[in-house]
Amino acid sequence: MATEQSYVMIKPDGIQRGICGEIISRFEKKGLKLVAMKLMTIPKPMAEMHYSEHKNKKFFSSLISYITSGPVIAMIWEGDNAVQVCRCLIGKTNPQESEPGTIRGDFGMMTGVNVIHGSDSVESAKREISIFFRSEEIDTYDRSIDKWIYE
Ligand code: IDP
Ligand code: MG
Repeated sequence: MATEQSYVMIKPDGIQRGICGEIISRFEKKGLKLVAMKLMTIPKPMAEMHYSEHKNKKFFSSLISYITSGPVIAMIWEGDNAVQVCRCLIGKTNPQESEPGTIRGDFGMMTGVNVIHGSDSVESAKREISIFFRSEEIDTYDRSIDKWIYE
């Protein structure tokens, strides 16, 4: 087993549309473990840090406006191969190209309003988690159900 943590964030459109419960339940049902969660409106400098890899792209300023336009739900989901598993649940960046059954495939229409973020690598996850959470905000606990999820 390669236990990893992924940074996952329901974006402002997900909150405004009232689909957070449905989205969160997909990660729960998959078998991932929630180890941190908070509602927050991201300050602009924090948003710029989170999306720094895109700072030279032409969509950068609209991306920063979008992600700071209202509250997000910031989460850390833990499990075996969690980074890739979360990306799989989320779907492709462009919701129109995302498979039905994925979150973006089921809930989105536009790349610039694509409902949810998930880390793209273990390294990115570590960086993003350190931006959004202090270590004392991240919980550690056992789940008795894990023996029915992992072989
Ligand atoms: P990802 O979220 O699937 O990892 P990235 O390429 O890392 O996709 O882009 C980060 C975010 O920037 C996307 O989720 C989306 O909100 C936004 N974005 C990416 N490409 C475009 C674009 O061409 N137009 C508008 N927004 C974009
Ligand atoms: Mg990305």
